[in-house]
Amino acid sequence: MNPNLKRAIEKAGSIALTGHKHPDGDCVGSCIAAYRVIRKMFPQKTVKLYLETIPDNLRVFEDEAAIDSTFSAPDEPFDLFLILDCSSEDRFPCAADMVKAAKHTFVIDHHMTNTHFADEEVVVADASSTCEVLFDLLEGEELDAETAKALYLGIVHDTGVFKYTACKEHTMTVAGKLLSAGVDAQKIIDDTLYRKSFLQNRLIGYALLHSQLALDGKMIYTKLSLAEMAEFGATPADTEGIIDQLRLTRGIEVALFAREDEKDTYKLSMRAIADVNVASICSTFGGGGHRLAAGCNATGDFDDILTQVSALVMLQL
Ligand SMILES: [Mn+2]
Repeated sequence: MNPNLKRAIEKAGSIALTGHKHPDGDCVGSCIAAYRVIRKMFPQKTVKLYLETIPDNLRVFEDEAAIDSTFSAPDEPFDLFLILDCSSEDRFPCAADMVKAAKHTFVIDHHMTNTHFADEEVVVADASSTCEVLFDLLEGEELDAETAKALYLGIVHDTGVFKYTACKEHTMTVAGKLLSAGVDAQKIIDDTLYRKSFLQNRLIGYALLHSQLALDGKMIYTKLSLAEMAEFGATPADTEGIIDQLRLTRGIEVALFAREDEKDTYKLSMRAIADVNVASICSTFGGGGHRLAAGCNATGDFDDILTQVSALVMLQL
């Protein structure tokens, strides 16, 4: 294990872990893997794992029951708070107070937009995923099949199954080692990524049916309003996969999916093919991410938001 991380854990009697809001595969995978390793190496320590309710497709871990989604704080602040896959402090609102109270904070992350908010950090901006960063930090430790599965999950999800440019030779080497540790790749990929519920398939169909082209066919966008989400009985997690399907539209350079999370507050997910940097577009709304995959929140009327985003895209085309 990385000596800095090990020292931070050794010094702490009580340790908590968290990841970002709306947990995704990399967030859940890295949190579960770190939780398992710390529990195994330091069984005498108090270890708590805080995450918002995880989406159904990611409920594939033995340790799921250990996740505290109520964010109940203990009387004493934690000695160490590990924060995984979070680029800034507003990414973990439910744990924010506990993190502030913690005696020491340690971030493990891979976002180039990371704001360096913790006491200690390992941020590898060109790594495919937090799980890849974590794997390297765990060097020398024996990983059981369940821990390997968690790390594999994060890599697979954050690389779009090994296809994004952030997936490098090293990523594949790490994935290969995880296979050797006993990961059932087909099962984890199908179960967590490709298998959709009936509701999700209907939601994807609906969102695609209502998608529109803009900027001479260079941009595709679609949105789901609060009312539409309610009509389907859908949660934010049910919209996963929509942006990926939009991105596959022939001829486009940019894809935008907007989900209304509160009245006139939209979660924007953006993807680019090659020439547009969507991280920079999202950062003008206070969000961030990667060059070809980014997100942010935007408030106001959707048509106004769309006009602003289109103008920013046009500047780059
Ligand atoms: Mn990630």
